[in-house]
Amino acid sequence: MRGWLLLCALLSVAVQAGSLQVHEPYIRELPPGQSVSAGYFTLVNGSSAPIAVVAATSDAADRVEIHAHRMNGGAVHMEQVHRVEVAAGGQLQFKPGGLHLMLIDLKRPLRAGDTVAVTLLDEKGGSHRVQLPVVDARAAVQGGAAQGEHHQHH
Ligand SMILES: [Cu+2]
Repeated sequence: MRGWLLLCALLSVAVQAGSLQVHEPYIRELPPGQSVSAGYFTLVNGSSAPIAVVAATSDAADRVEIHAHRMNGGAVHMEQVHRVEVAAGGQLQFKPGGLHLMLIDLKRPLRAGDTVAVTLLDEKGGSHRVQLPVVDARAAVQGGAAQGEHHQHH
């Protein structure tokens, strides 16, 4: 009986995790002297209910935050977002100049070719593990949107 309950719990987690897909994940190679980097991907919700991501963790960084860029008096600022919702059957893009995952106080240097594991936590307690390949920042920039991006964390 206990075994069945455990199995059911595991299956429900697996099903929940399977309903949120992560496409084209990557994280920027860390420039010398920096301890933060940004991760990007597209979340695809294959389920018939909205999925809200509320937190993220990684063993490669002390903290992982979800950030958005907002215009404020003509300047672009980053701010932490505590909930992002992926509509039922919809998708949500994390990209340079928009939503991104901020890895703060990295525990090791990120080098192109490495992979960083991140776990996204949804509002219902589901967790979604993502492997983000580390890529050269210049190679990752598409259309130069990220060139003016400015990350400051203390
Ligand atoms: Cu940020």
